[in-house]
Amino acid sequence: MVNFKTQVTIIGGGPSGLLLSQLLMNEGIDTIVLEKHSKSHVLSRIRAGVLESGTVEILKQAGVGERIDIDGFVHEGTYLSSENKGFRVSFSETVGKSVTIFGQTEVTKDLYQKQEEREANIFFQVKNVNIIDPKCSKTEVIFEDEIGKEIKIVSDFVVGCDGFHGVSRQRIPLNQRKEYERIYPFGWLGILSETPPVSDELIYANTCDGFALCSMRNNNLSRYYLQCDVNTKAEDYSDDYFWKELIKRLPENSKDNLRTGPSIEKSIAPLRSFVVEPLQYGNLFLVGDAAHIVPPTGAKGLNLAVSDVHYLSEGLIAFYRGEGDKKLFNYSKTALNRIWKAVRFSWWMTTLMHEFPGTKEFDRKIKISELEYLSHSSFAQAHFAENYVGIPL
Ligand code: FAS
Ligand code: PHB
Repeated sequence: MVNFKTQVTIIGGGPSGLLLSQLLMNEGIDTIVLEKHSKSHVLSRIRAGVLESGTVEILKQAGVGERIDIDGFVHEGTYLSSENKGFRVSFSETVGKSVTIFGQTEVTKDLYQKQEEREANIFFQVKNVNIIDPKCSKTEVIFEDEIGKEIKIVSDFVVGCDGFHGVSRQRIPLNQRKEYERIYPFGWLGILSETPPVSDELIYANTCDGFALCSMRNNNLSRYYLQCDVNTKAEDYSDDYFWKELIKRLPENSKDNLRTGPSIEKSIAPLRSFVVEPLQYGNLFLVGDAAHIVPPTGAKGLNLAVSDVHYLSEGLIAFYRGEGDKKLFNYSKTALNRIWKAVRFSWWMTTLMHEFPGTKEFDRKIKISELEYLSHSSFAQAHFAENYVGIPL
């Protein structure tokens, strides 16, 4: 067996693992990143699109902000609609902030580039990752590299950035962790199309037929989502069906702007809310989707992963600077405080904007009334905006 020593072993080479490695390496802290797939596979995943202003600041701190300034779209508000009647919530006029539209894939691409410039130690296509004993002062991680060679890493800390289906959360004994979950009875059918976006800002639409979201990646790459039956497959839906259903759910004043075209990507994402507590077990810490999942309605998934990385990196940097371990061992409590606020908002927005099976007429009237209230109340809009742009770190 080949042995390596490092300070922080990071399991997962998605946005949270790469960002954590970059922030730590910027402070001279040694890391090793283990990624289950190839780099091209990681970069082929189409995920998030909205970056909170706090996220942009942290990415710039890590040295990956240039392209966001050049190619990102700053949005000072968003459109919502109820029963095809649209209205706008201004972020800048209510809370003085904005969000930036810049694809997660591009963020991950830039993080890989920066990590490669730093000659970061990243193992791709690893198998059978096993965290030996997180309670031991020098924690061991054993895995097989891409040619099947068994490797052991000994490090001070191990960070699980390996997403919802990773191994790290399972390493916390069941009697030492508490999981909270809500599974939604629908999914999102998402497509990418090389067409101009239907609107200059996002549109979140609710109709009795269900939810729709209009987003974008650039002036000729649109991202659309439709609420769908989670027990179906993307190939069950033709492009023609998608466009016809989308136009039914759009606000009246946008229908004529819709430019349709062939989908270049089509996928269905299930929706769930999930949080595990605590986010630390011995020298093992959980970050990002390994620790929590939110329905993408509130655009919080990637942004929460970034704020976890911010808090944990601050704790690790303080530890290695000899400033003690208080901030590090407070990570779980600090991160969970912000996580639950984002989980609440994502649940609230998902419940408001989607149609649930078996909805009674009374429930429908309540939903329409709440959207009517949001369309006219500056206080309701300030609550929406404060949470959507991201509560302060
Ligand atoms: P990730 O899941 O991105 O990365 C985890 C990495 O760990 C992966 O590269 C995986 O290959 C690797 N890994 C897993 N097991 C491993 C093991 N045993 N050993 C080594 N590596 C391992 N968020 C939004 O804000 N808006 C959206 O629209 C949105 N859409 C989404 C659509 C889908 C289908 C999914 C699944 C998520 C979506 N999200 C969205 C959430 C998403 O953006 C996540 O929040 C974000 O990717 C979190 O980043 P990570 O924590 O790095 O987890
Ligand atoms: C996206 O552009 O993929 C996107 C935007 C906003 C969301 C979810 C996804 O709430």
